[in-house]
Amino acid sequence: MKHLVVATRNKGKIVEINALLAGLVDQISSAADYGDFPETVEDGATFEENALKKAREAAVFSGFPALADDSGLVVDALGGRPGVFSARFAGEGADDAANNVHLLSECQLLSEEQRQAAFVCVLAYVTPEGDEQVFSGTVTGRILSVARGEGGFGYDPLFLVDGFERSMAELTLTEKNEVSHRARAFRKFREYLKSLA
Ligand code: ITT
Repeated sequence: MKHLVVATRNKGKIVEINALLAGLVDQISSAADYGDFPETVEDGATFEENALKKAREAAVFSGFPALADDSGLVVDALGGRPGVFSARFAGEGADDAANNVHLLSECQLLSEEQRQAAFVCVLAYVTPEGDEQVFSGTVTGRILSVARGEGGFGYDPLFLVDGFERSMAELTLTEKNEVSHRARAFRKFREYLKSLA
């Protein structure tokens, strides 16, 4: 594929997505490459609705095929929260540090069993012609009571990945891009693009 617009302003996502798209796309641009990239209002009830909304706006704005990633953390014992509110769990405009403090306090009284959680990623691919595809990926784990690790972004330091003795922030970029929710969704996206060729 020649040119793909990745409809995100999240720097952590961009680093991972660039690596996940290696060899597949000649030119990748993102919101940061445009002065007036649309600021999509993420008011959907699901990751899929928000991902589609972001990708549609980006495809119309840029005239190129667009890929949007809507993702977040789902904790069953918190009724599925923060879910689609993951980016603003601690309030509008909250940063990763504030969201992590909020997650720690919400999980304070949870038992080890209740700390089960999942990261979810939904990718929406939309072309200017109006073709739409959705791909999702999930990884399960446990919410830690103390942050661990310096890598990744967002809630990674508080997420102990199932099958590893390490938090998501203790994995290298290469390791995270093998096991993460995003990696799993991108595997499906790559297969789809290959099937078109
Ligand atoms: P864009 O909409 O511009 O892509 P955003 O950060 O607002 O950026 P989302 O609406 O999809 O993106 O919110 C996702 C939030 O979920 C993000 O801010 C993180 O806090 C969290 N999140 C998503 N993927 C994550 C990951 O791989 N590791 C840790 N936290 C993640």
